Amino acid sequence: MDVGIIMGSQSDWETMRHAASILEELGVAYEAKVVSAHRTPQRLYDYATGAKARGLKVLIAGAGGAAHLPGMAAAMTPLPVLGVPVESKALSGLDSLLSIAQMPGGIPVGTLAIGKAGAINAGLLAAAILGLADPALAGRLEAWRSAQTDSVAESPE
Ligand code: RP5
Repeated sequence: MDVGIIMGSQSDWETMRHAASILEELGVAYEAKVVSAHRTPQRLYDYATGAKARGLKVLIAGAGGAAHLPGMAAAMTPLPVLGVPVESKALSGLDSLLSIAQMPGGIPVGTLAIGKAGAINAGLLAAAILGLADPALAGRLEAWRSAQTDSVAESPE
């Protein structure tokens, strides 16, 4: 398993499944787990501290509201952590975005856009990171991007 996708709640899966879909398309092995910083702190501790030893290489962490999951995970693992701000009901994800992006200097979280776009891009970014040491994967990612380019019509229909 190369990528660990974690999310604060089952309700985040609707967003985070888009990261999983991209990884599947690109043939990247991943696992997806519900790990809440607030409701299951011991599960977060165990997951983050054990992630590298289990062979994971990149973590994608999605959460909404007071979104501490990505930052807390980053504090407990040397692996790169990509944060996805899930769109919250009260503040449309602005709270999630600021919670994830505004890390103090020293513990980085690579923060993506709010919602589905962020989840898709987290999957693509994880693939790009892994592609640095996996030429076949880098090739698949390049092909994916070329196909996207080819799909854009010059004129609107
Ligand atoms: C956060 O609270 C989760 O990441 C989720 O985005 C949000 C709402 O969670 P639920 O009340 O739907 O479980 O911890």
